[in-house]
Amino acid sequence: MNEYDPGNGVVIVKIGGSVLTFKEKFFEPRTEIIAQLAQEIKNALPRLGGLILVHGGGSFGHPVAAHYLLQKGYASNAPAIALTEVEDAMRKLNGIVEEGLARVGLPVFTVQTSAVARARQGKLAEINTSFFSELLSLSLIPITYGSLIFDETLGYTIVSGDDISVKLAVGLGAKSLIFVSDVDGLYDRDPKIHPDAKLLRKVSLTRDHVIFGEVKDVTGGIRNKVENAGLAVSSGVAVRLINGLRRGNLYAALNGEDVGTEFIE
Ligand code: ATP
Ligand code: IP8
Repeated sequence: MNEYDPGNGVVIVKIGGSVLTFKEKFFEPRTEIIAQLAQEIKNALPRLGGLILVHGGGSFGHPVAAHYLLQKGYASNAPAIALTEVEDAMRKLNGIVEEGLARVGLPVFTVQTSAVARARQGKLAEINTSFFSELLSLSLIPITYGSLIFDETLGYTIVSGDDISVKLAVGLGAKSLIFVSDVDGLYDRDPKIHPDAKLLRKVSLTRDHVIFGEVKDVTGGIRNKVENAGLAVSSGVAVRLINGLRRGNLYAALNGEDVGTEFIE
């Protein structure tokens, strides 16, 4: 099997659970937004040199993991059924996302996270990038998601889609990584709590100071996203955070336009 040749450069899109679901409503997808994003991806695809999609947990994975007190990814007294239920919740959301994308004719192919990724001491340690390259070389759009993965030291760990997308972006030498969320970009403080928060169009991950709102989800929320983004930025990947609820934004970002917040070193 030929390895994927990046050529034009692969683009990684992490579609956050805040866009795919109503995060405050248990197991409720935003079906119209999923359809809209699917169409924008379809319109942008001919100009891309390969695309990988990663999605988050939103109101599917997060409440189930929180129910079993898996906030830190691992609870030694959690019953085995907790693993079944978290993966099942994520697969339900994955099925909805996959169906929405396939409906407009996008050749998506789901990769079950725990089959290709491993953790060590609670952190994503490895991901099988060659498998993604092989799918890309078949003109497929691999899609994977944050979920439970097996951990060499702890047994298992919940890994965020943010960590997966950064690992894939660095491992594959991606051209860009786009985080799609429900806010216009990174603000100097949480815009949902502080209406006067200032949108930062360009953020230096080493110099600028950003205040993050209280984290309600199990994988560290936007703080984890921003901290991880630094790894991609420092290996030459163009990284930005955009609002996927605004029509046309994802299409524009896939076209290389300056929307949302650009992360720099
Ligand atoms: P998921 O983890 O389910 O995939 P997601 O990746 O879409 O979700 P979150 O982790 O929920 O996104 O992060 C987005 C949220 O972060 C926003 O809804 C916003 O309220 C919150 N937030 C906190 N601090 C800030 C900040 N300084 N700038 C922008 N958003 C912030
Ligand atoms: O929403 C979390 O992925 P994220 C996945 O990308 C689970 O942080 C299982 C909560």
